[in-house]
Amino acid sequence: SIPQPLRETWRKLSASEFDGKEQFQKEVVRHVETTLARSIYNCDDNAAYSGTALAIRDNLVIKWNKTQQQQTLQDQKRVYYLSLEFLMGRTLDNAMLNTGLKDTAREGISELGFRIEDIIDQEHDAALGNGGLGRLAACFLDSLATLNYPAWGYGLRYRYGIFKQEIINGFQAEVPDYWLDFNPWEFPRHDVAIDVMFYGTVNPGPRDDRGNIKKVWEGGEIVQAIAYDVPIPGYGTDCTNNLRLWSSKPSGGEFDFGKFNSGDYEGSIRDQQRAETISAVLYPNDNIDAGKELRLKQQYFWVAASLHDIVRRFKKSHRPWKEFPDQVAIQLNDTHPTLAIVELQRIFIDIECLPWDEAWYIVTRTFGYTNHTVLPEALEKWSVPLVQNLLPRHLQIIYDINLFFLQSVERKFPKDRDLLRRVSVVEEGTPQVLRMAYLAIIGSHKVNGVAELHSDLIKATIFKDFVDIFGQDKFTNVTNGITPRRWLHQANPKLSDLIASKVGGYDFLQNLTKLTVLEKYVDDKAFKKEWMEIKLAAKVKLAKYIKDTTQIAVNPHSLFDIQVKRIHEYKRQQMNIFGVIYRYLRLKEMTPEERKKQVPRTSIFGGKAAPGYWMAKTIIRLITAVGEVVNRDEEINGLLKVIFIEDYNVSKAEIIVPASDISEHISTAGTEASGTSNMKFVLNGGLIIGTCDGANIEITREIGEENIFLLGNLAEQVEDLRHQHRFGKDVVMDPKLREVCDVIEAGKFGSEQTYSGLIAALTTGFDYYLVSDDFSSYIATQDLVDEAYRDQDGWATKSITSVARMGFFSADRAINEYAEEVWNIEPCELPKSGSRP
Ligand code: CJB
Repeated sequence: SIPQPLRETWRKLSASEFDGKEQFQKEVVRHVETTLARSIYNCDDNAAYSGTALAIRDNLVIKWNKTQQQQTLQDQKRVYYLSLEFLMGRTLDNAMLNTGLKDTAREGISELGFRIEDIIDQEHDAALGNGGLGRLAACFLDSLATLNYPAWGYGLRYRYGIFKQEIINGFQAEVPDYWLDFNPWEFPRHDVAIDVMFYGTVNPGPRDDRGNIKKVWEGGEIVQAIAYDVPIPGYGTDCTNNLRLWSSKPSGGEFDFGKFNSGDYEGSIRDQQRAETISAVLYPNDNIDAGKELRLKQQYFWVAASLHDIVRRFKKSHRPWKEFPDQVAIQLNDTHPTLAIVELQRIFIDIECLPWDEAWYIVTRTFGYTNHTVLPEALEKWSVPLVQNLLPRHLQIIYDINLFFLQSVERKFPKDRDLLRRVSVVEEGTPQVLRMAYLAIIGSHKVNGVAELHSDLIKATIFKDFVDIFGQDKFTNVTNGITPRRWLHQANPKLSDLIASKVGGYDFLQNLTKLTVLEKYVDDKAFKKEWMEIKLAAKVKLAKYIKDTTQIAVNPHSLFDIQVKRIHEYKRQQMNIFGVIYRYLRLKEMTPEERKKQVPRTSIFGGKAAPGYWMAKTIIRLITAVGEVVNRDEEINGLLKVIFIEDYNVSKAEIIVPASDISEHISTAGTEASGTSNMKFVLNGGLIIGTCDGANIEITREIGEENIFLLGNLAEQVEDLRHQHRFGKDVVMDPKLREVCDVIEAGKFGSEQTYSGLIAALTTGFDYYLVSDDFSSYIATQDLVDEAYRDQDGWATKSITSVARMGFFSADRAINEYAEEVWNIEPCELPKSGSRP
């Protein structure tokens, strides 16, 4: 429709990517001087960061535009990844590496008087997630782009990401994370504004073509969703996908002029704030469902805007509705977006006037659902009165979905009333609640868990009835993965370079199984030496970070034992710190001669507790209190240090992960769905002490039992053990653990009252997480770790062999499995151009 001459003019003027150092520098200076209105005299690290980011961004945007045009042109099936969390971390370094511009930028910026590392360090983390689930979404976006899949992420643009953690007098305090002061990586699309309605009533409307009375949902409160787009660069490809985040604002302008003019200024502002509240803050809970109305509002707001967008895009192609699932795959990252199923059905039947069955057939072929946890407290349930009030039409549709589903169950299993009760989306009680996972299963064509054990467990426990109803084929496993670009190449460039020098260049970053070549070098002395020197350098870097932030000196030659993840009873940081106390007690008993034979250790912890999770906060307090005692005890000086790293986040993980000798993944068997930091640590040459849980099991299978320190009871023993704790007679606590508890209760780490809940959980609380059952195995396994560490050559062999065998855990492998088994999508090749690694 655009006339040819105009097209030509436009094409001639079209922006092009900068090429080479000088052009890069020119762009940086131009941005500093014009975009930022600064000069050489007031260009600090922060301005240099902004200038660099803007220059790199220009190239990125050109690739991004091309990708989007090409994808539209090819008109292939796309996947839409719906996630309430995208834990992206920093972007600049990743963008430079993925586009192959890092060396250019390093040199260019150094000639302008700055160090690239200092500049990178200026960036605020984009922390729109809690933990594993959100970081997985970020890794998946990286892989989708790297593999050239047409894919969009959809999420919320929280004004406040996960809170910043401060440790004050040893306790966690939360500080808001306002991260949007300067964010060059997002593009507001004020033209993409979608009205989303809440509340209101459902009334009978006119008859449709088939003579049925239509249901009209009307009279509610309307909030506008504004799109903010974030480019997601692939590695070694021009493919740059889109992450669209929605921000809420009042519909129809900044505030209600009617109210304003009638003198109700405050009221008009209040309405505005009410709308803006929806995307204001990320709920800081990991693996806990809090059931708050605002959270439900967030979910519907995001889902409604995203679906409106997806449907609008589909309609442009003028295809018949039945082809919708041939063009669109939607993945539900946990149950948070389950309302998307209901919303799409509503669009089809209420707005597009499709018959119910036809609509439902399309809906169920469109969605896939990933379950990330079996923990009962994390399974989402929404109170029926809440949904009735906020989304009255959706509740009716949910009832109909449930009714038709239960009727089909009844036909297949006649007279099994208990089965109907068990699988109903509506759980009886006061109030009734909606079981969102069941709705997600009913509305999807595939359901997957995130590691083999986890996928087996959901089929055997929480979703067993649904396997009987729908059959095995609907349920599958896709073991999680991580992006080797960020978690090896970016976080640990020296190791990445060394690997590249042996496996034939950097192709391994796109084909991680090439790491197997490293096995040839396990007996190569020079290689091993270099390998261990890189590990030491990473430990020195972490030690420096610890010294700078805590003033505590740690010995980089000590064994670095790291557990960083959200603080949760099921992840058992309490078992770790009890173990540290036990070690301390043994050291105290030893003679100076005996002490000399001990392997020095630095126990490093990090992670946030949900603000309302009191037990998790108590665990943090115990860790910091043990540190206060141990770190200043001169008698055992240097043999044990205990560190709590404040405000663990993605950019800190990039410093911490390369520096582990051993990392801890010690959840009660059957509770950690997968875990992904386990993969990151091993990929960086650290070994694992862990339970037979989640992906630890598959890691063991890949790297070999001789290269991992496994401990504790198995998932199949958990139920019996819990039963014994509850009903068994004369259950006695493991004597080693008893000793530790006694010391805590004697006030060694401050008032015993502080920890009474923690101790009570083990005793009167029936030790639900089975710390006492695994404690002696844990201690014995830690002794094996010490023993193995004494043999540094043997340790290096384990480390190298493990890395060589980690190829399976690339997120690329996971994404290819989803693409084939769940989404049925193909890559979209771009004509190659521009710079690349
Ligand atoms: N997960 O991070 C969360 N939040 C939840 O609410 C539920 C699960 C985690 O998801 C990761 C990605 O699949 C898993 O590796 C991890 O085991 C699980 O706890």
